Amino acid sequence: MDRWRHGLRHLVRPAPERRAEGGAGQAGGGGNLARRRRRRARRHPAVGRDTAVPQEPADRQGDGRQHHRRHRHEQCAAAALNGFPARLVVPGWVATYWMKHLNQIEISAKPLANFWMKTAYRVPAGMFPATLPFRSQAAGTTVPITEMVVNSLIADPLEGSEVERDGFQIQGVAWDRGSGIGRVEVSLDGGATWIDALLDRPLGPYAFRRFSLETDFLPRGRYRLASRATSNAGERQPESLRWNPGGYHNNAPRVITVTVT
Ligand SMILES: Nc1nc2c(c(=O)[nH]1)N[C@H]1C(S)=C(S)[C@@H](COP(=O)(O)O)O[C@H]1N2
Ligand SMILES: [Mo]
Repeated sequence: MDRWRHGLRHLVRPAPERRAEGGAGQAGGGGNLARRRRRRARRHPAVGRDTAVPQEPADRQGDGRQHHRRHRHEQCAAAALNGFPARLVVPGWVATYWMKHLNQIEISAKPLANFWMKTAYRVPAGMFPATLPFRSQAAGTTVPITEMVVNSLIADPLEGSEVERDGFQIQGVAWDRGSGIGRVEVSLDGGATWIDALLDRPLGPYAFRRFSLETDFLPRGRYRLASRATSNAGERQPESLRWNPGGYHNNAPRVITVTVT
């Protein structure tokens, strides 16, 4: 999970123009925020580079141009790993259906009975929501794992990092199975209390929705950060994992510990 989170960091910087949506109750006022950022950039030139404050000259307009160029490059380099020559895209459903290296399609009148479909990739019937259940593969007390559950991850700061007490930025991504993300809350105390984060503009119902929260001045100490997303369909991340034999769909808020120095 932590390695994946490192990979996610490129998604949250550099940040294009942010737009507040859904009545987000951002901590700290806009004027204060800008002033704090400027002050921080002056005192710690290296710190700004590691946050979402755009630093590269080409992205000074916040148009994300550099960002896109880098993405195109990555897509080319990883085409084989991503499923060259073709990959099945199944928006809203989990990765098991996103078949890579697709070179033939077989249409079958009966359910697929291989180990993966029949035994491995299954969850208890009725435990998770599904708008379009995969009825032909349902059997007995289990159903195949299909639609994703609403989820979010903090990508920045990283677990174990030291952050500034003047205020620092928490950023991450949220997603669901197609209704879109309506709200993301962030906790600084391991989930005891929650603050609304700012949402970036939606890029499509199945896309990651970026969120951020700029903290106010904080007393020194350890903080347990967590994020919790709610979809436009009203589905919210649960407080704890809903246990199932495969350990699937764990969308309980992950806690990241940081130290304010
Ligand atoms: N050809 C092929 N495609 C596949 C699989 C596979 O075993 N073979 N595994 C699936 C599963 S279970 C997952 S989690 C994803 C992983 O995709 P990634 O390599 O892009 O992370 O690929 C899916 N597509
Ligand atoms: Mo998988």
